[in-house]
Amino acid sequence: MPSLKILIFPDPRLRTVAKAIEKVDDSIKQLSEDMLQTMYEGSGIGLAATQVDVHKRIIVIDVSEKKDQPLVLINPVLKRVIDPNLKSYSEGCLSVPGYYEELKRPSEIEISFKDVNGENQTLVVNGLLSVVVQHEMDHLDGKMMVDFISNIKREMIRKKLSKARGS
Ligand code: QAP
Ligand code: CO
Repeated sequence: MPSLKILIFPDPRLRTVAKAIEKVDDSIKQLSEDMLQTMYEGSGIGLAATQVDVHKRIIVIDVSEKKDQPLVLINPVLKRVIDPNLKSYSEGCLSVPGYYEELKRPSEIEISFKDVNGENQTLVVNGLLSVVVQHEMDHLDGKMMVDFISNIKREMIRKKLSKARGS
């Protein structure tokens, strides 16, 4: 099972809007497994296909303590905001290594998606899982956590990460 290369901010490919997955077949199952491996290897709790330069609407998440509760969400859609009260979390991103930012998001939402067997599912999420779902769904639309911080902070991060990669 190969692990995949993660795009690092400000790579312009992170701004691609991902396309819906028409058919959940073996190649999608394989992609989800490769993404999970890549996420676990990077000590992440969430990863969107966009971050590995695959522009399909699929995200993987595991917020469990023992890293034994993988979630695969295909074509995830926000159905409703259940609790619109904003909750603040310190968010990280495998595509913005070394940086954490306090962001506010609605605390409880309902989403629908297809699972890896192609079955329709709905899920109500709150707490950390809700934050990670919203963060990863943003990636599929080419949005990143750095879009929510001040221009000056974003520029600082952009410069540091560009330098670190030698570009
Ligand atoms: C999104 O991000 C998330 O800087 C998932 O050096 C994370 O898994 C949303 C990571 C936290 C809300 C709260 C970041 C690993 C992992 C780093 C991640 C790093 C190594 C980020
Ligand atoms: Co991210």
